[in-house]
Formats: sequence, structure tokens, C-alpha cells
Amino acid sequence: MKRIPEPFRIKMVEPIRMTTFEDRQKALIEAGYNPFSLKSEDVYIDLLTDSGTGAMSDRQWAGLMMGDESYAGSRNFFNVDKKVKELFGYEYTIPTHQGRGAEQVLFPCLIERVKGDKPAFISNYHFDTTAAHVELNGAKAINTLTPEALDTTSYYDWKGNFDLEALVKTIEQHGAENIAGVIITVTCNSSGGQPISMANIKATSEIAHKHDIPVVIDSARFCENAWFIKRREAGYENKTIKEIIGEMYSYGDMLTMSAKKDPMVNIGGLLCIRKDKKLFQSCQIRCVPMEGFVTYGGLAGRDMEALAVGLEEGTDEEFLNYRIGQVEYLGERLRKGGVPIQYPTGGHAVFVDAKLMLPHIPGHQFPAHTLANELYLESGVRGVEIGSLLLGRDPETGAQKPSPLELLRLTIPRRVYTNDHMDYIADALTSVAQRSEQIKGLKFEYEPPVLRHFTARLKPVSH
Ligand code: P61
Repeated sequence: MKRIPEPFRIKMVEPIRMTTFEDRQKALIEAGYNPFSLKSEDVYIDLLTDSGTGAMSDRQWAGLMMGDESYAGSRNFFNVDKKVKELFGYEYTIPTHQGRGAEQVLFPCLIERVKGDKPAFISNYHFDTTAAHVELNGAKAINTLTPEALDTTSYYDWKGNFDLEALVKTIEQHGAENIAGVIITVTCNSSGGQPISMANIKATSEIAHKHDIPVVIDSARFCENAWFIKRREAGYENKTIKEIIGEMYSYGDMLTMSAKKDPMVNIGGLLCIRKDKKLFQSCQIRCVPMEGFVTYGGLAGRDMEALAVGLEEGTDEEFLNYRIGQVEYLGERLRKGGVPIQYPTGGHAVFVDAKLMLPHIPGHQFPAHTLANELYLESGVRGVEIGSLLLGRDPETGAQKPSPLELLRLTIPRRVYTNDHMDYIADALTSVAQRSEQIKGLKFEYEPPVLRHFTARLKPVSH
């Protein structure tokens, strides 16, 4: 596969430290066999997340110097507001400290409007913080993802799509009067950074609107999704990324955004509403005590300026060719090395199928987390488990919930690592694959009662 060279040159560097096997072994034991607990200085290449870890451009850094730190009505807010109107066509903008800030402001306002007494949201797949905000507010989070997404080995263009039949059935079963919103996650993080087609976005929106249900677009990776539509969906090959974004958002009523991903800021989020002024007003009321005054929402003026610039830069097609090309390059190198991945590769990460790679390790011994540890020991590369450890136990029975997928996510920060780093990662994981049969699973030494993946301590099983 041809490499796409970086469409930037490097003006400032941050040294990273290569460690020895012995250093890493010591660090991992101290971290309780949990890469989340490693010091970042002990990590050579950090693929924990693409969230807030991107490199800002010279224009974004220049924007920081243009911060207007007035408490109310900062000019940087109006720059963001203008960009939102241009890209999405939404009338009302509320900045938030990050994506979950937008969720905590919006969701209670939507739940309040539900006529039934069993509120629920339906999504292609709720991201974990999104599901947490739904549930914290007493609603149910239901996923109706296309079943093709669960077979990692077979190619499908749209593994982020809604299963439309399941969506209709779920609305009927729960009663439309209970559904507070349909959340379209673009791209679908949990299924592997996989895109949703324009046709599916449109059909989902039509189904929701037929039942008077509002459509929320969870927008962390909206530029990457638009790029996939341009590449894969008939009729979009000659449209610009901005035109595609405009159409995607014409099917939604509001958006929540973690701006730490595609808009490449280290902190920031957005809640935007197409035209529902009443909803906007109730969100404004919640924003003040939760996030901050309505024109800064937890951000400094300078952060908002970097965001206004990043919203533009994220939509650049040349950049997206390189960005998604780099992730695909890593995916293809891994496939060639015999490492099974969610195929095709997603937009922001390669998801390694640990169930297939370590079939002898059962779910309750955390195959994907085990693989994350092995990769770290081999190379100093830190990935993250998306599987049984993250999923947790059934609150009613206390049993480990069965996870349909056991994935190791290698999340690629934007504009941070070079293609040589990709080769290094691929070589390391390929050599782990060659000794996969000898790898043993893990068990708990300490299991926290909630969100256990962040602070759990584990140890290898003895047989
Ligand atoms: C990530 F380990 N994602 O993928 P916030 N929606 C979507 C997201 O992907 C998302 C949010 C909303 C993260 C960060 C992360 O346990 C973890 O700006 C589709 O992070 O509040 C975040 O946006 C929330 C990593 C989140 C984690 C939770 O890595």
C-alpha cells in the first residue's frame, strides 16, 4: 500500500523516551498490569486515545494569542458561532468544556420533554460517557447497530450504520412517547471508528422524525465520516467535504461534539441546536451552573479561538487523505503480519480482534487487555482495551457481562506520529502475534466497583 506523506512540516518537537524491556516490566508491575496506570513518561508511543492528544497547527497556536478573556461575549465565541453556522447550519451554539459537558447539559433537557415515564435514547452505539449521561439521568441507552459490524473479518463499507429494522422495532416496543432522542454517532467509535452512510443517516432521521423524536448527532469525528462518504458512497465523489457535512447535519436537530478529536484542540466541546429556541434556552439555563456562562461554557477565550480554527482545518481534504490513510496503512501492515483487525480499518484507530488473536484466553481473563500489556512490554506502545474489562458486571446479577467483541484499540493522535512510528507499531504487534499461543490471561488483584478499567489492578493467571 502506498504511503501518503505528512501534509505538514514539523516546527517543534517533543522528545519521547525509548525504554528497555526491564524498565517496562517494572513499570507494568507497578501499574498493576493496567496500562491506564502507567506514567506517560514510561510510554514510547501513546495510542490510548485520539482525544485531546492531537498537535495544534501554527494557526491554532497563533489563535491562542488572540484570546479575548472577557467573561461574557468574547469575540472568540462569535468566531466559533460563525463557523458552526457555516459548517452545520445550526442557529444556536453553546461551548462546553468537552463532549461530556454537552451531554450533561442537553440530555436532561430532552428527557424533560418526554411524555412517557420510561425515557430512553436509541443510538447506533452509545459511547461510554454518552451512555453514562443517559443512565445518570434515569433513562435507558439502547443500541441498534448493524449486525455486520460484529463480524470483524468481513469487509463492509458501513459498519457504523443503524440497523433500521431494529430501530423501528425498538421505537414501537418502547413507545415513541418514551424516546428522548435518537443519537447518531459519527463515526461510530465503539464499532471501530466505522462510518455511517448518508443514506442511513437520512433514513434514521426520517424514522425518528416520523415519530416526533429529535435527532442528535454525536459529532466527535464528523470530518472523518464525511471523508468516508465521499470515498465510498455513490453520488458524493465530486462533492466537497464541507458540502457533505452540510447535508449530514441537515438531517439532525442538534449536535453534541467532543472537539478534542476532529477539530484538534486539547480541550473543548460544543452543543449546537438547529432552530429550537425553547430547547436552546433551557440548555442555556443548565449550562451556567454546570459548565459556565453561555458564551464560554468552561473554555478560555483562547481555547475557543483554537477551536474556531480547528473546525476549519479538520475539514481539509488533503489532511483527511493523509490522516485516514495513515490509520489504514497501519491496519494493512498488521493484516499482512497476521494480526486480525476490524476490517476495513476505521477512521481514527485500528481495532485488533483479541478474541481471534488469543482464542485460548476466555473473556473473564480479558484477552484484549492482556494483549495491551504484551504490546507495551514488547515495544513501549500503549493501546487500550475495548472489551470485557470496560464492559463490567451486570449490576443485578454481579456476573461479568458477555462482550460481543474483545478489541485492542490502537488510537492514532492527529498530526503527532510519523509513518515510521506506524511501522514500529506494526512490527511490534506482529512479533507479539508470533508468540500468541504462549500468552496467559489476567485476573483481578483489585476490582473497583465502578468504571473499573481506569484503576483496576490485575495479575497474570498462574496456569
Ligand atoms: C475516546 F478512555 N471519546 O474515544 P469527551 N462521544 C464520542 C466519543 O468518542 C467521546 C465522547 C463522546 C474518547 C475519550 C475517552 O473512558 C473513556 O470530550 C463518540 O471525552 O468528553 C470520547 O467526549 C466524550 C476515553 C472517553 C476514555 C472515555 O478516547
